Amino acid sequence: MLQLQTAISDWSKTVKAIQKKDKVFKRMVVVNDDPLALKVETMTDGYGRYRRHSNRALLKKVVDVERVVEDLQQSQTQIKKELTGLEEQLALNVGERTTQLQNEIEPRLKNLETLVETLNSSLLEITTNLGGQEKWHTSMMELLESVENIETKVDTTTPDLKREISKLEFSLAQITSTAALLKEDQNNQKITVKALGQTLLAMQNKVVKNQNEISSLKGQMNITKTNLCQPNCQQSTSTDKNLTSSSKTSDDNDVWSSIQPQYSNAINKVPKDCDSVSGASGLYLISPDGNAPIMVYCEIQTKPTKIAYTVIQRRINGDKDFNKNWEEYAKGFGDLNGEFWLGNEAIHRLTRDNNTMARIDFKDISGKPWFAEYSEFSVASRADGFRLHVAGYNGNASDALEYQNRMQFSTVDSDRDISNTNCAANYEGGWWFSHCQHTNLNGKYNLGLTWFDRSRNEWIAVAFTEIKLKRKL
Ligand SMILES: [Ca+2]
Repeated sequence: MLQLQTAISDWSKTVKAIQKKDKVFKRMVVVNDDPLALKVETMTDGYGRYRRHSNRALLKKVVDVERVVEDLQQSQTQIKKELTGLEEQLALNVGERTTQLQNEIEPRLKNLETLVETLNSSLLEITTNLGGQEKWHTSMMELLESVENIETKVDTTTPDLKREISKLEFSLAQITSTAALLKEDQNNQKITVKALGQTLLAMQNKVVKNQNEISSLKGQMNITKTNLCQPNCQQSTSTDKNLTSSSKTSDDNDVWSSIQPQYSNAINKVPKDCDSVSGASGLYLISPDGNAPIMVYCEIQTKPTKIAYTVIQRRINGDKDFNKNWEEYAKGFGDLNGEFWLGNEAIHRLTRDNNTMARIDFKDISGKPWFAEYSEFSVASRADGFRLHVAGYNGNASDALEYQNRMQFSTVDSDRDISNTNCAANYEGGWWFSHCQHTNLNGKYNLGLTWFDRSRNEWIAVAFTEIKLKRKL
């Protein structure tokens, strides 16, 4: 189209130029007012040569225009073809897009249908629940009525209840008062028994002292007799010796006989073990063998059944020094309510008849509880070095004590272990050491008490321990 406009413009300029030169030609130009239909009708003036030139120019323009028109027609045809192709393409694209949209929309429609069904179900359920709530509401109203009735009854019975409560409070006060008196009596009895034990010990010491004095006097009498009879009394010496011996035994027996009933009576009042004491856990005097009483800590468990242990060792926080010598370990040391070792002599007396089991409770440094029980536990006499015997292990910590079973007791000043070193000195505490130990509960607290768990091949670092005994029969 731009090409056509350019041609027309050029053509108009040419026509105007010719019009200025020739009026006749001007007349010819205006035919039909259509530049493309222009033609030369008449040439009447004297400018023949110029007109011929103009005619040729016009004809040339006509030819150009016709060519342009032809090009335009071809372009139009081409455009129509392209238009047809575009229409076909458009129809194809529209079809594909429609199919695609159908594919996308159908699942959504299904989802919507499902959602509608779900909503319908929920609606039905809500409707049903509303019906249930109505029933619940009715029940609540009935319940409220019942509560009101109960409140009414309570209001009427409250004065009676208050009177009963007052009576109960009065009874409770009486019981509390009686319990306090009983507790005081019990404490007094404990003090009395303790004092009795001390008196008995003093009496025993006095008897021994008297016996020594009598022996001394007898010796002096013999010397005097010998001096007086010299030299004629030789024949009667053997008879005198017999008399002396007989007399001494007779005097001792007289002294002992005089206190024997009193002593036996006092000892018989002392429980033989913790199983025989009545009361809660605490300190008690016991006499396991009818001899001088021992002050011990009894651990009384009542649930599920009563179990009474005699505690012989306790470690809690390292408060007490356990690096003691042979005699200190023999006699015992520490605080029975805190950390202590009861004493090897006392432990021997508690276990000498091989009728004792032992339980060792301990906790590691993370607080986890462990235990080891031995159905047999005994400690031999001083003469046998307080030798250990254990058997019948049960527990969750492996039988670590077996490694030191049948060993004598060792202390820093009495090395009885089978190691080349002094185990008690190394670990700063007396114990039944061998090479040296798989467990040591009397060592220096800060260095770590130990128990070897063979099942896991690990050492347990112990922070708390209690060794306690119980008679089996
Ligand atoms: Ca040694």
